[in-house]
Amino acid sequence: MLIKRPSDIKASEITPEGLYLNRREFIRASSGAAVGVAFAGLGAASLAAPAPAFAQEPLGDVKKGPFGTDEKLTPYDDVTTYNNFYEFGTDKSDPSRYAGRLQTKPWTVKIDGLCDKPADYHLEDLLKGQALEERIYRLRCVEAWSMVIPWVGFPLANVINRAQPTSQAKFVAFTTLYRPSQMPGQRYPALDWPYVEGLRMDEALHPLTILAVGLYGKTLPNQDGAPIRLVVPWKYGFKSIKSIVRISFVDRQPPTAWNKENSHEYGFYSNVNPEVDHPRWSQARERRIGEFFRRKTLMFNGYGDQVAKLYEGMDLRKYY
Ligand SMILES: Nc1nc2c(c(=O)[nH]1)N[C@H]1C(S)=C(S)[C@@H](COP(=O)(O)O)O[C@H]1N2
Ligand SMILES: [Mo]
Repeated sequence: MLIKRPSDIKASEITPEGLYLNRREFIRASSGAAVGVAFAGLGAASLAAPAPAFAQEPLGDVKKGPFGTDEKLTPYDDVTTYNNFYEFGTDKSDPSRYAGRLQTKPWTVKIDGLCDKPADYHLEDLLKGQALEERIYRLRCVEAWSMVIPWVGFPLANVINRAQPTSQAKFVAFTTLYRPSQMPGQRYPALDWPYVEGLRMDEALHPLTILAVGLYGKTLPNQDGAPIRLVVPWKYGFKSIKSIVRISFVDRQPPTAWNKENSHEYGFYSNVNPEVDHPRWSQARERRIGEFFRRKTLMFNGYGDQVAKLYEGMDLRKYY
């Protein structure tokens, strides 16, 4: 289901990330057709098969976690059909249409770099002993829309502490799966694949930062980043990297997918900041998906009490 763009939102506000594609030859070569149409041109009938979108498995024992908001939840249908996941195409409806083919079992996560206990974990082993919590967090896209999602996950800090990073480890780098056979968007240079992201060590260890394995009480739908993704609620959505296969401890600020694409528009920090506009549109307001009127965007997406101290003394115009 494609969510219609309300007529009062300019195209430049709703798909800025996608605009980059316009300057790429491959889009022009397909005579302005959406990437989704280009997939059909691949001739793979299976690609057109709808994703088994609602076949998620229950997650069992999930306790209520801290930091919840009591705002109205964004409906499950919107959370699972209005997505950004460029590995499956640049349209908001592409992930729910094309992500069903992604095989998420078995799944391995490599933990490596500057740590005493590097390991390749089967997902089940990574999850062993983790108490799953529900965290109702806002997700604020850089495109000035937002959702309220009941995530299920556990603090990233648990995984970091188990790996025992050395004192040289200053940042944590994350990598998404690269598997063009099941991620058709990766057959196009929409981004420099694989998608990568990073956090400073104190951001990664912050109790708000979680690895999510589910939403609405069930395992993640593929389009939302199955089987495991990051959720960093005070940063723009693109920091919350999906379908993670590698977590590395590094001594320097790692490259990040959107920063590599356009460093002028997407910085490393990417904190939700109504006072620092994106070069092409305002960040002062946002549209909650499912609502008509825009609401004010809150500093750090409303999590300032918890995270503002991480950035004390930093010029957030420079470190955007
Ligand atoms: N690997 C990967 N992770 C990604 C993206 C992507 O294209 N690829 N898009 C990001 C962006 S721009 C947003 S807004 C969120 C959207 O998450 P959701 O679709 O679960 O709402 O995922 C982020 N994580
Ligand atoms: Mo985004």
